[in-house]
This record gives sequence, C-alpha cells and structure tokens, in this order.
Amino acid sequence: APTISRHDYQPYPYRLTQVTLDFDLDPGQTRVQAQLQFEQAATSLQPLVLNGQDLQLESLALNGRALTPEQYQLNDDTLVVHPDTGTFTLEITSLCQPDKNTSLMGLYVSGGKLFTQCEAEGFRRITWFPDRPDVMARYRVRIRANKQQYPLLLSNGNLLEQRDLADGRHEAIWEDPHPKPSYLFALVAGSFDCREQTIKTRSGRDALLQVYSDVGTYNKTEWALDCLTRSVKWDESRFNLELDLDRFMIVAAHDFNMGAMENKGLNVFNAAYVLADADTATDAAYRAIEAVIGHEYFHNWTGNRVTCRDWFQLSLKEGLTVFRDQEFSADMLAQGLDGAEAESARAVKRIDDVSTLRLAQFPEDAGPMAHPIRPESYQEIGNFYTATVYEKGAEVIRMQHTLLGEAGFQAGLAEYFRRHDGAAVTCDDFVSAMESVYAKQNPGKSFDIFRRWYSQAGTPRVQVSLSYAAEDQTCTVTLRQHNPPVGIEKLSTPPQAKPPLHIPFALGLLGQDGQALPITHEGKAADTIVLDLCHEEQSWTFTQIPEQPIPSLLRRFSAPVIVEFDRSNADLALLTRHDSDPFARWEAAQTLASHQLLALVQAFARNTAPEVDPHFIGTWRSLLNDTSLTAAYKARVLSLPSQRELLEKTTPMDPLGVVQASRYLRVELGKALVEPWLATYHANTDGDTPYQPDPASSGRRTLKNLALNYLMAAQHPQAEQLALAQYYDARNMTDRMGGLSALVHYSTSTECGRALDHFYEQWQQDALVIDKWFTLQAVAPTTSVEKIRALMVHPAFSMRNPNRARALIFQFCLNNLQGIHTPEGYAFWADQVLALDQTNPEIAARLARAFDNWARFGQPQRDALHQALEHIRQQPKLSPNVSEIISKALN
Ligand code: B3K
Ligand code: ZN
Repeated sequence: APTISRHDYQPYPYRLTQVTLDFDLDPGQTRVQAQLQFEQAATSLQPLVLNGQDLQLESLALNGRALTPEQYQLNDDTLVVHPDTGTFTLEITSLCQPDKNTSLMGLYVSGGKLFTQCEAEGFRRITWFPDRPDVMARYRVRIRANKQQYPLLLSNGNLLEQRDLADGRHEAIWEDPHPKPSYLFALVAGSFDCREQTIKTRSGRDALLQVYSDVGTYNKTEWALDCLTRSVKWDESRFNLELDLDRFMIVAAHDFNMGAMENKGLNVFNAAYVLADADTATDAAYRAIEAVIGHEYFHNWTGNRVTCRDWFQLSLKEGLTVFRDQEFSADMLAQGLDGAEAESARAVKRIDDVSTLRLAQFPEDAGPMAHPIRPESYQEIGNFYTATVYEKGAEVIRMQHTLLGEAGFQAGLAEYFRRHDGAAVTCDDFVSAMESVYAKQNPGKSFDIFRRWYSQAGTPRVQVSLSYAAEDQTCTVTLRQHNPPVGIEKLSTPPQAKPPLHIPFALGLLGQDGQALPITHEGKAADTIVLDLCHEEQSWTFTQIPEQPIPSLLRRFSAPVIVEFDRSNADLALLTRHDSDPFARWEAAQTLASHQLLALVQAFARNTAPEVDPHFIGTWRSLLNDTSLTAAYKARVLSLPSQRELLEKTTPMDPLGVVQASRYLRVELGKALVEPWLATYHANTDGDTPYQPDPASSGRRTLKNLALNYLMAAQHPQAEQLALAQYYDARNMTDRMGGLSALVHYSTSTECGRALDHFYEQWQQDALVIDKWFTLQAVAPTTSVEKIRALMVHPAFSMRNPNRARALIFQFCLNNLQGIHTPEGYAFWADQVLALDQTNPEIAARLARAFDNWARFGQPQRDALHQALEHIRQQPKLSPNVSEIISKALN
C-alpha cells in the first residue's frame, strides 16, 4: 500500500454545501441514493475525486443529466467526475451488502440490527464521497426499511418525520443542523429497548438523552444514562461547554471494533461500555463505562465542533478528549472529598492511567511502530489509533495544563473554540491558542520548544543528580535529558540527534524523618515545585534546605518520561512511608517491588537460591497496616507490577523468568503476611449492604480480592474455602469474579473446574459475562495452546465477534506469558492473525502488533518470533493493515 505523508496535504478543491442520503435498507443489498451539492473552492475547475470501497455503482447524474461510463472514471477505490460548472449537483445511486460486511466498517449487521462505523474511512463503504475530515456538510437522511424487522430508524440530528409505507415498510427523515465530516455520520436500524431522560442544560434548554440497547436489557442501562447525565453536567461546570443538541443518543452494538464512536448526536457503543448491573458487571466495568461514555460525550466539543483537518491531526481530538475523560473520572472519584483525601482519590485514577501508559505506550514508543503523537506518515490510518496518539497525546495536553494552570488552560481552550469553532484544524492551531495564554502569563516565553512533543517520537530519559552543601544549606538539582533514536530513526546512519523537549518536572524534597522540606522557587515556597527543563541539562539551586534531602521525583507523573536516578532501597522505603504526593508514594513502592522482582528473575536465570529481602516484606507490612490509606489506594500500592510491566524491564526480555519471579514473590508476600492479609480480607467484606459501584465500596472490594489472591498464592489452609464461598455466595459480579479468578489462578483442586462449569451454566445467555469466562481461562497459568484451541470450538466461541476474539485470543497472546512463549504459542498467534485478516483486518492488525517487540527477547524466543513474523509476511493477500504492521516489525 502507498505511504501517505503529512506534508502532502492539499485542501479539497470543492466545498460540499448539502448532502441528502436515501437509504433503502436491506441486509442483503442496501441501495443508497446520494445527492451531493458542490461548490468550487479552488481557483480553477478540477476533477472531482470521490472515494468508494466495495460498492456497486447503479447510476450517476450531474446536474440532473445521467453520465455515461465515458464521462467518468471508475477505479478500484475512486470515482472521478469532471464538472463543467462551479456549482453543481451530483446524484449517485449505489449498492452495498451489509450482511457480507465482516470488517465492521461502513454499514454492517450485528445481532439482526444494522449499524454504521465510519471513522476513519468507513463512509466510503456507504457511498462515493469526499471521505476526509476537512470536507464538512449538512446532512439530511431518509431511511426506509421493513417496519417489523427494523422498528427503529435512527440517524444524526433531529427526527423530522416518520411514516408508514406500503408493503410493511416505513421511513424516517433525519436532519442534522450541524455541518460535519463524513466520519461522524451514523445510521442505526433495528429493534431496541430505550431508556431516556429529559434534562435542562445550563442555559435552560431541554435535551433528550436516550440509551438504546437490546430488547430485554432495559434494566442494564440505568448506569449508562446516569453517566451520560453526569458527563453533560461536568462539561458545563468544569469546561464551560454546553450540549448543543436537542437529542443525544447512545446505541449499544454487540459487534464493534473499538470501544465506542462519537457520531454527532448518535454515539454507537460497544455493548461492553453500556450494559451494567450488579449481577453481571464488575466495579472495573462500571468505571470503564463511565470513562467511555464521558469520552464520547466530550468529543461533541473536542472532535465534533472542532474537528481534524486530516488524520495526521488525530491526537488533536483524541489526546485532548482522553485528557478530559481522565479528569472527569478523577473528579467523579473525588466527589465530596477535599484536601489530601481528594488528592488521594484522584491519584488512584492517575496511577491506573500511568500504568496503562507504561504498559502500552512506552513499549510502542521504543519499538518499530514508534511515531510522534502527530505521525508523519502512514499506510493504513486504522493502524494509528494507538496508545501514542491517545494516551501520550493526553499526557502532552496534561503538560500544557500543568504549564498554564487550571484557569490558564481553560482560558486557552476558550480561545481555541473562539478561533476554530466549526472548523477542521491542526494540532499546531491548538498549541497556538494555548500559547497565546502562556505568553501572556510568562512574558517573553513561548511554546517553540514545547511543540516538539508533537513531532518527536520516543520516551525521553531524564537523569537526575542532586548535591547538598551542608555549610550553606543549599541543594542543587541537575536534570539532564536524552532523547535516543527510536523505531526507523535507528536505521539512519549516523542516528539522528534529537533536540531537547520542554519537560515540566514536578519535584519535592523530604527530610530524613520523612517530613516535607518546603522549597523556594520563583519567589514562592511550596512542598511541590515544577521545574521547566527546556535544555539538555539544567541546574537549580535551592536555599535554606536544613538537611540532606531525599527527593520525590516527577510527582503526579508531570511528564511522560523515564526518570533515571539511582537510589537506595532504604530511601525508597522512606518515600513509600512518607511521601505526601500519593502518586510518587505509589511509584516508590512499585520501584521497590521491581527491584525485588528483578533480583528474583536474575536468581532464577542463574539457578541460585531466590531470596526476598526482609526489609521489602517489612515495607509491605507497614503499608498493609497503615490505617490512613483508603482501601482503593492501598490496593494499588500493594499490587505488584504486572508480568508484562516487569517483562519490559528485563534485558533481554525473559518471559519465563518473569512468570517465575512474579509467582514466587506473591507466594512469599502471602506467607509472610498471612495475618494482616486475613484481617484485611475480613475487614473489607461488606456484609449485607446492597451493591453500589461507588469508589469507597469498590475500593474495599479491590483490596479484599487482592488479599484473597495473596492468601491463595500462599496456599493458606482457609484460602480455597474463602474463595469458593465468595464465588458461590457472591451478590455482585465483582465478588463473584474475584473468587473465581483467585481459584483459576491458584487452585489445584477439582473445585475450580466445577466453579467454571457452574459459571457458564449460570450466565450462558449473557454475552458480556461469557466474555469474562473465556478471559479467565485464557489467562490462567495452566492454560496451553491446546486448551485455547479446545475453547475455540466451544459453541459459544466466535471469531467474528471482536469482543469474543479479544476475550480469548488476545488475552491469551498478550497476558498469558507462560502459554504464549512456546513454539506452539507463536505458531498459534500467527495462525490467528491470518485467520482474522480474512474477515476483519482492523482487528487482525491489532493482534499482529502483539510481538512487534520481538527483537528485544532473548533466545530461543527471538528467533522463533522472527520466524512466526516471516511466516505471516510470506502469505499472499495480506490486508494493507496487517502488511504495514508486519513489514515495520521486520524492518
Ligand atoms: N473516535 C473513535 C475511534 C474509531 C476509530 C476506528 N477505526 C473512538 C474514540 O476515540 O472515541
Ligand atoms: Zn476518542
């Protein structure tokens, strides 16, 4: 496939003033009549190039006159027309086949209903069109379909008319008053339950909020509607942004490639991010639903009102909207709290987000797919909905928030909307709006250096050194940044030198007793200061520091960088006990745990006796007994780094050593702390209180389940009984899964299999719960490829359903290190990439990325992975999606 470069952007030579679409829906063959009104935008009349894919052209007319095949060019994926007037109407009739569409892009069938997914380039599967985000138009849509099969016909905007037709058909006419790019178009048809509520927006307008889901699932949409209502309110109160629609709809689909889609006024969601009740959804699912509903709703301003000029600017909307949903979730956790309590509640969210960043984005930024948050080129845009564009993009927004402060950030955002409302713009436009406020706050300063975050890939490393002069009570902190070459940059000789970035580095100092030492910086004294690192190396000297301090570094994770600072485990232990920044405190505990785990990996590699440092156990014990910590926070602090996180820290990567070390340490921590784990387990059991997904009680459940896992790991004589009782007696899915998961991970008895069978019996009608059943087995340490293959022929398994494929195949390939890092494992992975590629290239390409870091493994994994990648590459007819990933991995 050809490579598309950011620098080749050309404006479209025509404006599109009106789009009228007529749909004659039929799953076998849907007819679409499009009427497109164009207006010349370039200085001369140019050929009109439209995109199309898997369409059959029935007829084409220009200004009411039918065109003969000699008058246009119909190519594989474009249709070229030659207008002879500046203003003209093009009428296109085409056919598509929703029930043959397994890619889930464009118009497709799921559960007997019809859905669309258009971002990024799916609209071209619906009709020929200028399918690019900078062509915005008003849409009027008429949908006709069989009334019994499709009683509900939805599209964007307002419902103008609905009436019955002959032959059992009916029609609905929708009009969207807001001009939009084609990627925000949506259509849904089928039979649904609907939960709705009318709310008043801040200016006093009525808005109808609706959640549509499968018939029979009305009882599972209360939380979703509540999340939507809170999202609307929050965007008003925190961001001063009001809903601009009379009607806002969310529809749940069971087959969906991603989490959800922010189509204007008609969000289509993966059902996993809509449906929840106490019996079927875990606390984590409730929080995820809140985050995704928030995210899609917030896109209404950041993405829809102001959209992207081209797909290289994707982070303009995604990074910003992830930042907004992260803040929404944090604010929801901290609701009703203030001071240190609120900060600790927010830190829980920050910890989870930073863990995701390190797990998914840091490796991406160090591997063959490394790209700046604003990529320079791509072959398939579907491959660039990445952790870098989303999560690192959000960090880049967060740094601007840190540099400007909350009020300054809000002023910058207001300026952004003042300048660009209704337009399709670039990341540079966003930074310029923010910079206008920054320059006012900081005369003479600019974002010239900051902007490099948009063009530079790779995770910066920041080396810290600190010197203390007792005689004059000064402390000098030196920060030095490196931006090593990554990805394809490594191929150029000599490797490209990369300039320094603007890194806001938050810092605190602790005395030897753990108390905060205030720092005077820029005329103010504070416990936490933010240093502006803009050069390769900079030093700051602080006065009136009474003793040799222990630094607390990169508080709140103020920049997406790796800190390099050698320090003793004793200092780390002090930070885990006393750091007043809850993020940095967690970080210290994680670093201690990593040191311990890496020592164990080494011991196993050298065949020496594994040893656990008693001080480490002591630190864990004191954290476990610390009554000042909330349960949710405590659960984060006492969770060991995941196996995948640890794997990233081994050089060369040693998956089996990581599995052994992780297991060993969990057993030892379980045994050494049996009493406090048991006490913690019982103290956090909620008894008869009815289930609520609130932060406090869900924090207790997380901690209780963590305790259960440690007890199971230690093979405590009561543990299995506790787990079984918790599983069978549970009155909510969090407890039920907690019990079952502990059994699946640690039990050696036949009770585990019985519980799994019981679970299936109980929940076989509920697809989202059965996904969990597949996942549990996929990640169980005893699960082999053979077992996965057996599960794939289970009647409930289907490769066509992305949730199911993710639950079993992706989970096994990504999170079962022991099972996948075998010769059969790699062959299995390659087979599944190829199988998925036949039906759903977007999903296949995601799985293909599982081992793009193959070159960092030790032997024999490295050669075996290379061979598996080569095997994929040699197949004829790879999709452009998979082909881009594999060729970059093998570069
Ligand atoms: N904007 C969508 C992404 C859909 C892309 C599919 N190829 C989801 C989101 O970020 O809100
Ligand atoms: Zn998004």
